[in-house]
Amino acid sequence: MIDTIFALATPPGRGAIAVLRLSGPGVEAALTALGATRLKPRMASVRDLSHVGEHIDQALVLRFAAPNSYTGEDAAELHLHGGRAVVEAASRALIALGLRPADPGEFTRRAFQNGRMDLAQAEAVADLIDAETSAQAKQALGQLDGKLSETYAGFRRDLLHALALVEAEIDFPDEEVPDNLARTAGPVLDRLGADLRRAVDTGRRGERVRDGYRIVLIGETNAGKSSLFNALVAREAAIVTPIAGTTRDVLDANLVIGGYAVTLSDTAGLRDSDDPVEAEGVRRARLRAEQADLRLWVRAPGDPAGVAAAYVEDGDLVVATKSDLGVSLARGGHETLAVSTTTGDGLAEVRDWIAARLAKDLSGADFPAVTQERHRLRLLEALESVDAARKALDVAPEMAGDDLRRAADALARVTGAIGVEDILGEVFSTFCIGK
Ligand SMILES: Nc1nc2c(ncn2[C@@H]2O[C@H](COP(=O)(O)OP(=O)(O)OP(=O)(O)O)[C@@H](O)[C@H]2O)c(=O)[nH]1
Ligand SMILES: [Mg+2]
Repeated sequence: MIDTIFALATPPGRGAIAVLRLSGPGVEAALTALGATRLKPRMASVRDLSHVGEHIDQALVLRFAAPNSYTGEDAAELHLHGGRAVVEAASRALIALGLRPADPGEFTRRAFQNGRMDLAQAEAVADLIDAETSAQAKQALGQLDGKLSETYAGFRRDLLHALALVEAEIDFPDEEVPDNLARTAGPVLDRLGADLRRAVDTGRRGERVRDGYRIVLIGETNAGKSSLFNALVAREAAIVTPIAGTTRDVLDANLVIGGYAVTLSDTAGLRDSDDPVEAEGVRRARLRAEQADLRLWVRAPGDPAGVAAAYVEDGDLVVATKSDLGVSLARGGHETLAVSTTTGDGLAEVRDWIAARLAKDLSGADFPAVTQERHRLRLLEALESVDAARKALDVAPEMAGDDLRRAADALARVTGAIGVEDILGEVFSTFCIGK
């Protein structure tokens, strides 16, 4: 027997209303026991709720009849007055009536299990709830609409088509098999390989929109990295002193620039040091510089090209600091903007430059992008298998069949069409309760 579950769907604490969400086969009986009878599905009705003679609240009650609900089960929403005591009394009554509090993500998990959405869509629900920027919300909505699932399904259809061609040839072998296959399945696999490669390549973009674009400040000690960091995040987050080697740890701040989520990191100045603490700081700074999507090479007048130069890539920005000192930096091969955190000059230009870079790197007409590492790994797996199948086609077609089946499995795991049990926990454990 499936449990009937309930959870507070609105944030805990005091508010105008609090919504308790119910789902499962026992919903109707629970509503009746609370005094909420004669409810038309999908119609809002005001009902006095009470349990064992105790008045709980005058609530707005919504009932959904299976399968036409979020979960696909019988479901209901109790819109209560948003006080702790009211919510507690209603929760106590529901437990007494045999319902149990829902686990994180359990409503959406049931929606998935009842075929109301696939796994990629379920992930989009969590992403939409977590979205803090317009780009994140837009991306999650696209995924919820099923656009991403449709892309994966398209890949899978092509794969199964190629597989059918291969199997047909194996079932009716004659000496021309490899020739025929190269002619029929070959082009299908070539196209599919190209599509998958493109999806994997643009995959980082979707992940960056979702998890934040990583910008790292690097440079010599005393270059003014922490001063710039504080100016960009608009608070005194990092310690600034005239002492070279002030910053040791990597400091991260999350900010929104041009509608995109950004993680900005301040790092230790790059120099050789005998101090093990500073040396560890420098090691971490280098690692971050390598992993970043964009490096701001922070240089004060007179700073040598030094170690930082090795980490700066084409397309990175040089920020020439301390422009108020009137000494200009010799321009190198990179785009350079002058700033002074003392006067504030040039800060707006740096922000605008970053915004333009984000728009260039992260916006794109070819949404939906791959939004999760989990998806990207499966796509890579599929791509490898498709490449292997393409090679096998000419020499050992029966092996190509195995490779194609592996590729199809990898894609099916993204949307949860197969291999569901082992990924369910991974996907739903990050959800909030009530969703
Ligand atoms: N005149 C002037 N001084 C600045 C400016 N920005 C930073 N400074 C000074 O330069 C010194 C070093 O600044 P920080 O921001 O700590 O430099 P950093 O790159 O973080 O240094 P480390 O953490 O040691 O690597 C401090 O004394 C700052 O006050 C500026 O725009 N103009
Ligand atoms: Mg610093």
